[in-house]
Amino acid sequence: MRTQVGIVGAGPAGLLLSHLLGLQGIDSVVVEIRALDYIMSRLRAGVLEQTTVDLFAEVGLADRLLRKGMRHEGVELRFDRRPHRIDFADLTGGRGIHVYAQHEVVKDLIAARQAAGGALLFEVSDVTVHDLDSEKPAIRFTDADGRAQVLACDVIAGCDGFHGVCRQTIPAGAVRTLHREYPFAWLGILARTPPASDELIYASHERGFALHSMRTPEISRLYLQVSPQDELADWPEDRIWSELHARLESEEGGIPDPGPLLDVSITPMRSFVVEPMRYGRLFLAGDAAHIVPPTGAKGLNLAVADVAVLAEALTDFYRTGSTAGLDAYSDRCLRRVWRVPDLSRGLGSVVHRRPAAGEVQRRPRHPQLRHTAGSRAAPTTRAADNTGPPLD
Ligand code: RFL
Ligand code: PHB
Repeated sequence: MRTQVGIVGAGPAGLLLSHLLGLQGIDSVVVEIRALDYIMSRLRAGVLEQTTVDLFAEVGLADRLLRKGMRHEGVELRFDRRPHRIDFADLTGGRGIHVYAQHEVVKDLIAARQAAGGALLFEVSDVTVHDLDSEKPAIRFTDADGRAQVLACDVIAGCDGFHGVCRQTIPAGAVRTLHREYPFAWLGILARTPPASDELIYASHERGFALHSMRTPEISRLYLQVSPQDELADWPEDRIWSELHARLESEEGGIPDPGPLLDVSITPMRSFVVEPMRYGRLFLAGDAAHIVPPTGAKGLNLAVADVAVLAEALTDFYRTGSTAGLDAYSDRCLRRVWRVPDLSRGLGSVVHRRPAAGEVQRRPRHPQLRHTAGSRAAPTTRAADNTGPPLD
């Protein structure tokens, strides 16, 4: 088998890259270890920044998103039992965010690739990448029928997420990595109960951080800061609802009624960045190259920004033979990654309660939150971060 760009991983990064390349007449093959049904229902992100929505609209991917997604023009910071609204639209000249589940994004991308006759190979196994420092790298894998395959490529895009094989194939010493584990995890809850608010609520409380998000007018998505040592058995249904109630409580309501739990999971909170995001003819994109804590809701948006830059660089490479865009790829992407507030300004440490800290540190840092909510400069920065910097 042969293609121009071999793509490992059919998450948002790999699928969008394949779509963007297809629009430029560049051939790609996507190989994915999971089954199609699995990736179309995997629960993940929910917030798309304005920059992402604008790009999707530009490349013909926003029909369902604009019909079914929920546009928000602000968020609520809740502390001292009171709401403090940050008005994105006012502070950024009309920008906002869209709440639209990641698996719906994935469904839209798959529909677009299938309609265009794109090559998507699911349920492959034993994926390995080879000859990365040559001009003819290759992906080897076993296909869904058990046949060994070799896919010869010009370039490989490693879009295989944090646990993928591409990054792990890079020789030790060729890249630098930053890795930080935080002393908290997020318990993610999907419940059949109407959201209690039209906008997201980030609540800082002495019992720990809580986030009230949503998926549809009938389904709420909720998160609780928990210990990284906690297991699901530590969080029976009644404990989840009483903890949400305690942390989200406010003078003005805004707590969802208990409803059937559709999914509960625990995700450790970490930051991870690999630099540069490239080794020879292998280009890493999305979670394969960087993980940011979910507080800023940026992971999916960074994955989208990476592949927009990569598609542009590959288009230039195939049109003109120039490698200038590919050579600048990592720096352009990492500039955006380092702007994520959780990395650069430690938002995670502001809103989360630090376990085993002295009393002064343990108190939620409300003076800082008050500053974010109270002045004009701080919320303007927050609104610009949340709705997304432009693709430069
Ligand atoms: P993905 O989505 O992990 O896709 C990688 C794909 O590669 C496949 N794969 C392989 N395929 C072939 N060979 C191999 N050896 C392979 N190994 C793995 C995997 O099966 C998978 O299909 O990475 P991608 O495309 O880079 O997308 C990144 C996003 O998924 C991620 O950043 C976001 O979900 C992060 N995130 C959020 N991002 C936002 O922008 N807004 C949010 O509101 C938001 N909330 C979240 C989040 C992530 C969360 N969790 C569970 C980590 C909330 C949570 C709880
Ligand atoms: C979500 O809806 O999954 C979500 C919202 C905001 C975040 C993280 C996740 O900061």
